[in-house]
Amino acid sequence: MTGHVETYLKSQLKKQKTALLFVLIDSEVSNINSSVKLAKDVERIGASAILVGGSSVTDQIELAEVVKNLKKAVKIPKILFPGNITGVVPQADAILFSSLLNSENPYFISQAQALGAPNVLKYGLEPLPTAYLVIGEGTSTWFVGSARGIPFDKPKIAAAYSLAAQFLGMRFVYLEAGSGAASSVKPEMVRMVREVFKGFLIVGGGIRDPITAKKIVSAGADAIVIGTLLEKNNSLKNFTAIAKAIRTIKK
Ligand code: 1GP
Repeated sequence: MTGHVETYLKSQLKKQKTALLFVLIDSEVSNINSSVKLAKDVERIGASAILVGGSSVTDQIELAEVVKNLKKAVKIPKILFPGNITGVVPQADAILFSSLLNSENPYFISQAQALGAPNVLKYGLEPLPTAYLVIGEGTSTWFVGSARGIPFDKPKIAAAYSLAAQFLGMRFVYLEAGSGAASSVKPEMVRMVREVFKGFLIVGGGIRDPITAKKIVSAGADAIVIGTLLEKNNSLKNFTAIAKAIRTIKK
C-alpha cells in the first residue's frame, strides 16, 4: 500500500521534473545541533528528504534524539535508513525497509527485517519496500552487510537484481556504492537498471560534484543521495552547485 511519503516523493518528481536530492545524516558523525542546522540548510536549497542512519549506526538512543530534533526543525520527510535493527526509532516519517539482496548473510536479507518489522508497525513508520544493492567493495556498508558487491562494470547484474526486486514487489531500488566511495555508480549501470525497473530508483555513494550528479540523473536516477560531501568545509556551496546542475536535466 502506498503511503504519504511515497506519494509525496512521486508528486515531487512530477512537479520538479528532475531527480530529487536526498541528504544522508549519519547520527554518529553529526551531533544534534549540526544535524538540525544541516537539515534546515539543505531543505532551503532544495533537498526533498533527509535520510537518517547508515550501516554503522549502533547508538539507537542518539539516533532517536537526532530524529526527534529533525522532526521539529524541517518539513521535508525524515526517512530512516537502517543498517540493522538499531536503525528503527520512533518519530520519523518513513523507513527504507530494505533487503540487502546481494548480501551473503541471510540476516541482512530477511532476518533483520523480521526482527525490525514489529517496531516499524509500533512506531507508525511508513515502510518503503526497497532492494538495497551494494556495488563494488571496500566500503563500510559492503563490509558490515557481508555484501558480495556487484562489480562496477557489470551493469547487467545490477539490472537482473533490480528486475528480481520488481517481481518481488519492491517499489524502490537503491544502487549503493557506499558512503565515501572512491567512485560513484557508473551511469551505464543506472541506465541499464532504469530500462527494466519501473519503480523509484535511488543512487548514492561517492557523489561529490555536479558533473557526476548530472550524468547519474541523465541516466535515469529518480533520486541521488549526498552524505559525505556535506561533512566537509564549503559543502553547502558544492551542494547548491549539484542542486542547480540536476535542475538542468528534465525527466
Ligand atoms: C551512503 O549513498 C549514501 O549510504 C551517500 O554516500 O556519503 O558518499 O555521499 P556519500
